[in-house]
Amino acid sequence: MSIEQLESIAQAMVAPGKGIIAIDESNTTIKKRFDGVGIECTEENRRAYREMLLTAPNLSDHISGAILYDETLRQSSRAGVPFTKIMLDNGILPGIKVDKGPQPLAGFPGEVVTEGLDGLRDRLKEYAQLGAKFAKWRAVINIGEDMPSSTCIEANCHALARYAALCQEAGIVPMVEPEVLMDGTHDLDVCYDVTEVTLRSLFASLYEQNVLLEGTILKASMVIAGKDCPDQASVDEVAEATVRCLKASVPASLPGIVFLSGGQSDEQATAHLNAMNQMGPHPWPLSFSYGRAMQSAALKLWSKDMAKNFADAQKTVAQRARENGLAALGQWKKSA
Ligand code: 5MM
Repeated sequence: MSIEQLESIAQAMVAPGKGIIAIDESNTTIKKRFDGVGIECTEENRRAYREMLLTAPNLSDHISGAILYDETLRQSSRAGVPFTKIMLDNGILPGIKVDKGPQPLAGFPGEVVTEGLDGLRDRLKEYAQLGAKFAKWRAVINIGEDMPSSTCIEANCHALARYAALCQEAGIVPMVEPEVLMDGTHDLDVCYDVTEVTLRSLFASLYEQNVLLEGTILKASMVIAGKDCPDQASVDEVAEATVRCLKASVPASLPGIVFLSGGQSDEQATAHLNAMNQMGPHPWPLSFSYGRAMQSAALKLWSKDMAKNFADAQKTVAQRARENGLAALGQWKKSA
C-alpha cells in the first residue's frame, strides 16, 4: 500500500461529521458489560450483539469506522455475510484491536505496560487480508502518588511507536491510544500535565521510529479531573484545557484526533466534544472513538429483550452516532 492510500484511509476516518464506534472489547471486558445487564457471555451472544450494532440502519451517516476484536473480525451475520463485507459495502472501515492488554510493569508497582509486539508483523499481515484498514493499540497511564513514572510513559510510548511502524509496513493505519485514566482524586491541572508529558513522549517516539504522522490517528483521553476529585471542571473548562494541551503537544501534520469516553456519561462525552469544536477551527479535525458512550444505552435496551428490542436498540446506537457526529461539527444541542 502506498503512502497516499494510508493518508486517504486516515482522512476518511475523520471525515467531517463522522467518527468511530469502538466495539473492540476483549472477551473479559464484554463479559463485564454483559454481566452488568444480565446477558450470558457466549460466543453467539457476542456475535448477535455486534451484528445488532454493525447493521444499525443509517449508522454510516455518522460512523466512518468500527474497531473490532479478533473474534468479531472473523464473524458473520446470522445470514452468513462476513461483518467485514457488511461494513465495507456500507462505507464503514473495519478496524482491529491488536494489543494484548496491559500487564504490570516490573519494578514499578501500580503501573502497567501494554504487551503484544511479539508476532505482530504476522498478525497484521493476516488482519490486512481479512479486510482491516486500521488498527488500535491502547496504553494505560495511571495517575496516583508518584505516578506515572517517566519509565512507564516511555515504555508505553516506545511500544506504541513500534506498533505504529509495523502497522504502516502492513498497509494499515495505526490509531495510537495513550489513555490517561480518569480514576483517582487528581484535579484537572494534574491531568493536563500528565497528558502533555505523555503526548510529547509519544510523538518523540513516533518520530524516532519513522512513523508517518500523515497516516496515523491519535485516540486521546480528554483533560478532565479524576472521578473522585471534589472539584469537577465545567464542560467549557474541560474543552479549553484539552484543546490547549493538544495544541502544545500534537503536530499539525496529524490528520485527526478522536477521543475515548473513558467512563464519562453519554451526555458529558458529547457535550465536551461539541464544546471543543465550537472553540475551533483547530489544526486537526476533533472527533470521537467512543466505546461505552456509544453503546451503553443500546446495550441496556437490547438486553431487556434481544428479539423484540432489536430495531429500537439499533435506533438508539444510530442516534448516539448522530449526536456525536453533530458534536464533531460543533453543532450538537442538548435536548431539553
Ligand atoms: C471498547 O473497549 C476497548 C477495549 O477494552 P479492553 O481491551 O479492556 O477489552 C477500549 O480500548 C476502548 O476502545 C477505549 O478505551 C475507549 O472506550 P471508552 O468506553 O473509554 O470510550
